[in-house]
Amino acid sequence: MAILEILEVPDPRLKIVSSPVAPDEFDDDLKQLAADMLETMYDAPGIGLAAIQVGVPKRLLVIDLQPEDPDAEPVACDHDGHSHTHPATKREPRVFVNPVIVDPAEEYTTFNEGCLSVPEIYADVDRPATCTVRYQDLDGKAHEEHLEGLLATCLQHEMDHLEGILFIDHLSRLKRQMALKKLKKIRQAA
Ligand code: GNR
Ligand code: NI
Repeated sequence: MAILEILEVPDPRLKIVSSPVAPDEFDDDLKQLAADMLETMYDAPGIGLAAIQVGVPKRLLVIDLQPEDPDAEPVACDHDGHSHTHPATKREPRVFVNPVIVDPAEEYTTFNEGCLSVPEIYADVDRPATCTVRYQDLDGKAHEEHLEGLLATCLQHEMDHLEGILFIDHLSRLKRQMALKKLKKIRQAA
């Protein structure tokens, strides 16, 4: 396992259109890449990561909406005057190879998005509220699944990366310029 370097704007590699994973590429190297991407995402921490964000232009992405460390301490909780503990939530790693969205909903939803390649910048993005995705797993087996909520949003954000598109590309030119200026300022202060 390895934690990989995450590319950040304005790295030109983030604009590459990633290539499909070929039938003969479903091997141990691909499984290792997916494992390293998950480890990198958990370390960041983030809820999704596309291969191009670690410099690999392949149509592969990972998602976990429950990125909490399984070894984490139970969470103390106190309401209505009595305290108790919750177990730390379990990780649910998902890997999507060669994903294709087949039927995006006509209804849109807005999420305040962030991106590990555009650190510390957040902005509202509208996307289809639900979608069905066709993809392959790490063994090359085909699947189809209907996604809703944050999972649908996150998958569409990651699929944009496969096309070389960042969430700030969905903003008006003015808002995008403001976001990039803010990032520059944050970096200068660091
Ligand atoms: O960690 C992430 N959070 C997030 C929040 C709302 C919508 C999309 C995302 S994905 C992002 C990680 C990332 O940059 N993936 O490409
Ligand atoms: Ni991103």
